[in-house]
Amino acid sequence: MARFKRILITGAAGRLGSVLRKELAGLADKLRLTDIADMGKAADNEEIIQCDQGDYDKILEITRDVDAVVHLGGIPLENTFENILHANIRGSYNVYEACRRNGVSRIIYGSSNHAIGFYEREAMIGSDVPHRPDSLYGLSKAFTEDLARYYYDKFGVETVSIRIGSSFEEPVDRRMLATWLSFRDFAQMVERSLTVPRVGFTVVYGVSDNREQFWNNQQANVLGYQPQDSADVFREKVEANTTVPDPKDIAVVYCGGSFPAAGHYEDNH
Ligand code: 15L
Repeated sequence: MARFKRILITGAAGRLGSVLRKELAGLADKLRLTDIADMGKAADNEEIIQCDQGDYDKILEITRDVDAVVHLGGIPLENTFENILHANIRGSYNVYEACRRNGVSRIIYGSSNHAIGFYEREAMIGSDVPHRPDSLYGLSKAFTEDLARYYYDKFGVETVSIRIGSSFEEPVDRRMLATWLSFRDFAQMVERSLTVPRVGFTVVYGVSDNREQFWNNQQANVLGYQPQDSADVFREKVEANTTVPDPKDIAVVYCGGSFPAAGHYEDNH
C-alpha cells in the first residue's frame, strides 16, 4: 500500500513537475496534478485539474482530501511585477490559506536560490540568513518562504522550502558546476521531505554532491538527504564549451549569477 492517499503537485506541467509525476507515483494512491498549462492525459493513478493558482476558490477545491502538497507552481523566471504578483505571490498565498482551511499539514515548496541571490559566493551562507533577493522573481520566493514561516508559527502547517540551485538534465555553464541539482537528487529530496516524521519549518538548498558549493547545506541533514549525483561528471565538457569567467563580473561575484547582473525587468517591459 502507498504511504499517502493523495499528494497534490502544483506546477505539474513544468520541468520539475514532470519529473515528480513519474518519481512520486509509488508514494501515493493518487497524484493530483495541477497547472495553468496542459498536462496531457491522466494515468490511472492521476487526477488532472487545469487551473490558475491565482484563483482562490479553485485552489480551495483542489486541496480538499489531500495529505500533502508539493508546491512548484508559478512563473519560474524574472517577469513583470503584475505577473509575479498574481501567479507567485497571490498564487502561493492561495495554496497556504487553502491548505490551512482543508487541514493539509505539510507543504514542500519549490523555492529558489534567487531568494538569496545577492550574497557573494564565498560567503558560504547557511539557510538561516536574511533574504537577499536578486529579482522580482526572487522576492516572490522570499515572500513564500516567509509565508511558510507564518503558517508554521501560527497554524502548525509544516514546510520544507527547497532553494533549488539549477535543476536541469545536465549542467551547461560554469556556475552550474556548483549549483546543479540532478532530477534524481531533486526527487529524493522531495521524497525525504514528504516522509521524515517531522520537518517543522525547514529551509534547505537543492543541490547535488558537487565539488564546488556556494552554500552550507547542514539543514538538509534533517531530511537524511544523500545526493547520488555530481556536476563534476560533466566538468570537462562544461569547461570545454565555456570561457574562463572574469572574477569581477557581477554574475560571478554573486550566487544568483545572471539574475543579480540583469537590469530591473520593469524598465524594459
Ligand atoms: C531558477 O530559479 C530558475 O527557475 C531556473 O530556470 C534557473 O535560472 C535557476 O534558478 C538558476 O539559478 O540556475
